[in-house]
Amino acid sequence: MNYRNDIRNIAIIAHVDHGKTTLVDALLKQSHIFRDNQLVGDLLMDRNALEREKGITIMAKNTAILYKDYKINIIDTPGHADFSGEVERVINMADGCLLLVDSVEGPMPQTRFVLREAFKKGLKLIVVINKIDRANARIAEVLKLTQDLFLELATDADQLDFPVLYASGKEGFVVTQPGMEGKDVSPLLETIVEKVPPPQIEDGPFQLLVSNLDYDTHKGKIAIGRIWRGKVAPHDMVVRIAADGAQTRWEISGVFTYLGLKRLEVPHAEAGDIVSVTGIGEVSIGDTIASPEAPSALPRIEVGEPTVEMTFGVNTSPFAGREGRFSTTRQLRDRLYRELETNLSLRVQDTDSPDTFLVKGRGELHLAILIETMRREGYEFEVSRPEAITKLVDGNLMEPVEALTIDAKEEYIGILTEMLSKRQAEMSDMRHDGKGNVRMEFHIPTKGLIGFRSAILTATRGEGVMNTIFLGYEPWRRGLSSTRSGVLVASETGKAVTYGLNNAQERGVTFVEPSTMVYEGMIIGMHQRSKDIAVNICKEKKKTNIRSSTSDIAIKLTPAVIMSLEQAIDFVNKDELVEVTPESIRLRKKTLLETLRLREISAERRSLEE
Ligand SMILES: Nc1nc2c(ncn2[C@@H]2O[C@H](COP(=O)(O)OP(=O)(O)OP(=O)(O)O)[C@@H](O)[C@H]2O)c(=O)[nH]1
Ligand SMILES: [Mg+2]
Repeated sequence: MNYRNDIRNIAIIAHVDHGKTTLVDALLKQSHIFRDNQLVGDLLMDRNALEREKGITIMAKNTAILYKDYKINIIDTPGHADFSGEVERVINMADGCLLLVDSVEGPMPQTRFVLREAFKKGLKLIVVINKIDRANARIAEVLKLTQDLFLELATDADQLDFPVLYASGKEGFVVTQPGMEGKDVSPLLETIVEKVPPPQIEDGPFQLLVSNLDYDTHKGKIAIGRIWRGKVAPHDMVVRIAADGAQTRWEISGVFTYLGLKRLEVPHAEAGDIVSVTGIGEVSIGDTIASPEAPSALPRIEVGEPTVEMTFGVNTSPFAGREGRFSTTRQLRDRLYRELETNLSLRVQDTDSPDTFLVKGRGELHLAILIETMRREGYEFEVSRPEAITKLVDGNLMEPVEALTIDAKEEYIGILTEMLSKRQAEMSDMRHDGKGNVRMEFHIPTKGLIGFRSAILTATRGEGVMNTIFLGYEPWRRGLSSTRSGVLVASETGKAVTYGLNNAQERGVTFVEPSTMVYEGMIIGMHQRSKDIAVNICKEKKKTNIRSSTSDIAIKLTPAVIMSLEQAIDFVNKDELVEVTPESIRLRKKTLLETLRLREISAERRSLEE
């Protein structure tokens, strides 16, 4: 075995929002890859539009900086549990990890998940207690909790010997002792160089594991990964080894390494480095690219199983085809299957109906991001309510269960525990911080979590924070009864008018503004009661010749409640769908005609009575 001492490969891992991408900003800015006084902004690695809008990292990405004689390849990863597949996908490119822990929040569920992944891969860890500039930082306590977590998860005594640094990514400094005055991030860089082992390299011909894909309109597909063996240069002939072992030959057209936010074209690259190569027309994540002299496959990347599924179908609403550019079965199918090339923890299956596909992911947000991405690309389609994925093990029905952590003010304990017991959650821990806040932990079936994300925000006026982590499969308990009220359903197709909406508002909350086009069977509001009712919101006030004393008073409508995509998919029941187009998100009954719906309801009732 040889080493490449001029390189260090690290991944930055943590719970959501603990400051990974902000710390990468500091590393990039202080490595002088930008011109002095060049305005570069924040969260530089979160470059896709959805990441910027939501303020979270969705996809893991590579960058690199130079420090002294070293190149440090850095992989920024997402912290949200729904994107755990991204961590699993990229972590094998690294030799070490920075584990960030927020100095106020302390270790959180995803801290545990990522630390376990890092241990599984045998990576060297550096703990960074981050955000120490925060007023209520509790550094000593958080360090203690982090050490406890290491003790619990370590599988090897060596893993307990880890350096600890203290940082404020936002203010751009890292120190080796709390209380020290910070200047810059150099203590972190020194620790990386000293403690993270240099990449080991094997002798032999070229071999690379594809961990990421990108696309360039000129260069075509770009395969990204770590070179485990040998070297690569433009015009080299290589073999791509697919999941089924099939081998195809390609000629490398370009080789690139990272520097800051740029790709740098290089004449060749060698084992130990993380590179991009072009010229391989067909390639998926997990494939090996190797020299034809020794084309053996590296172990494929393993990612956890999906836990939540929903259907994606061709849009069957009366407004189908009006707003999207891509709306056919073929286009929908191709797009979904194409997603599998990069979205490793996603699964897509055909169903009995040729127009409907079953899509499985790691959580509601994982699926919602795909829906939002497709809608922005011009697709229109309809999706069902997400469901937890059950499976049969030795003839027993099993369902996924998760650990749920909630941080909220103490005054919400009552309402939250009541909501959660209806969702079959069991409390496993509750801790007060002595300042009016509480952290509660629950054991909950995944099915009980569906729709809970928006429910908790409403119940705690936006203040409650929840986190979940997948625990495993347990025997199915029983079905959940719906926790939602009935809906107001449009009884006619046409344009919503103020008069009709005003009548509807006597029955509940409305979801559409005047002048919105609606169709029969579309959900336009939420009823105060548990039953659905049909309302005609297109109805104008009867014109009369008599001036009544009130007719001239303008009707004041309560503004419509406009749901986000995530809220919409959380909201719908089994007999409902969300219609998604580049311009609209509509909720609808699966069965649009009221007469048919009523018939279905009475048939269901009869079958229950029998
Ligand atoms: N006070 C303080 N705030 C910070 C610091 N670092 C990051 N933040 C803030 O914390 C929030 C999250 O920061 P990010 O860098 O996006 O966190 P992240 O870990 O990359 O988040 P995900 O990628 O979504 O998991 C932002 O509002 C940052 O401004 C810090 O050192 N101090
Ligand atoms: Mg981030």
